[in-house]
Amino acid sequence: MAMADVRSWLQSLMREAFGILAFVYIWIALMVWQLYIIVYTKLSTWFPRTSALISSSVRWAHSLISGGNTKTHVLITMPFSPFCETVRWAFDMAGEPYDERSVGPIFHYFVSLFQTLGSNRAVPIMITHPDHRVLPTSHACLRFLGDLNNERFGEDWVFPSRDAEEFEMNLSADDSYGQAVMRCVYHYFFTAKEDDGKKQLLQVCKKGISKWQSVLLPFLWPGYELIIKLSLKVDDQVTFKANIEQVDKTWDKVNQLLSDGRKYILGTRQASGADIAFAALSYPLILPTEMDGGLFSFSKDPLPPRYRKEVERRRKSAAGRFVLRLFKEERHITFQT
Ligand SMILES: N[C@@H](CCC(=O)N[C@@H](CS)C(=O)NCC(=O)O)C(=O)O
Repeated sequence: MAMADVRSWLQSLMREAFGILAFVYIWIALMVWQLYIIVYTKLSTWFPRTSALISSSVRWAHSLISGGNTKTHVLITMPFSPFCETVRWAFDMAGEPYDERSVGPIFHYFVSLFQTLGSNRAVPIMITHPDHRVLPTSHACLRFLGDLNNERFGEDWVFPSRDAEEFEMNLSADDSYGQAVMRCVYHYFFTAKEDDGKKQLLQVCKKGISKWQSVLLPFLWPGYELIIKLSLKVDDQVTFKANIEQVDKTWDKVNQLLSDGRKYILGTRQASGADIAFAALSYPLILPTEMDGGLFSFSKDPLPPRYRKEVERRRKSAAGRFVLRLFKEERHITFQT
């Protein structure tokens, strides 16, 4: 075996070993965290007054550490997350202020588990103002906004009908459209030549998070790669095909609905939560310029060729043109202030 071969074999062995180590470390940390939350939840039922005191001190410390104000709702996000973009977009459109606090992957597990007392490890999470309710999903955030609209204006553009709410729920529920879109994107990067795709993903995950997290993330990254690979099976062709089929099912439905020339998916007067959720959750497969700061820029970033082709193809369909139009014409509109 040539010297260069030995070196690259050793390098890949070390990488694998480091990945497994980081993976084990992250899981142990998560389990300890989950255990702490279970104990804390139990204790809070036994000693409600003490635990209320502890939790208000923790919230106070947390707001000090993250440096934000607590005079508005707090939205915890991963900057590139399409689910977080749905919430941002709807709240921006409503002119409803919020304070966004971004966390990187892995760190989001700890924040989400903490805020939801162990019931959820994903983002977005919103903590409402002034009553500190924790909204654990993008749907819960839109529902909250819809209720605010109803209260203030006697009507709600987020979910003007039960159909609109169901449409959005079907897109954003776990294991449905939005997550299938993300799995397809991960697939293109995990199966790209060499390790370039994974390195590009790491760069994306470092965007918009605090300095200490972006310094730590590369050390934890091999473990996160392993988590994605094992839990989402992103390098497996059969799973990829199933994910594409799941995406296509929604895509075909939207193409068909838009085929009569309507401006919005459910024929509403103005954009509803259904339109916002479809556009935001589809953005990773369309890459509108307005989201250049999110995952990737279609015009500026080198993309795995199969991914680029997929985006090009989808941009040409009615659903793709709809997503491009909605981002261009409506991402910055505010209905009510
Ligand atoms: N149904 C959830 C899905 C949220 C979701 O999947 N978020 C992704 C970010 S794009 C996440 O946090 N994934 C990490 C995980 O599930 O562990 C929602 O609508 O909020």
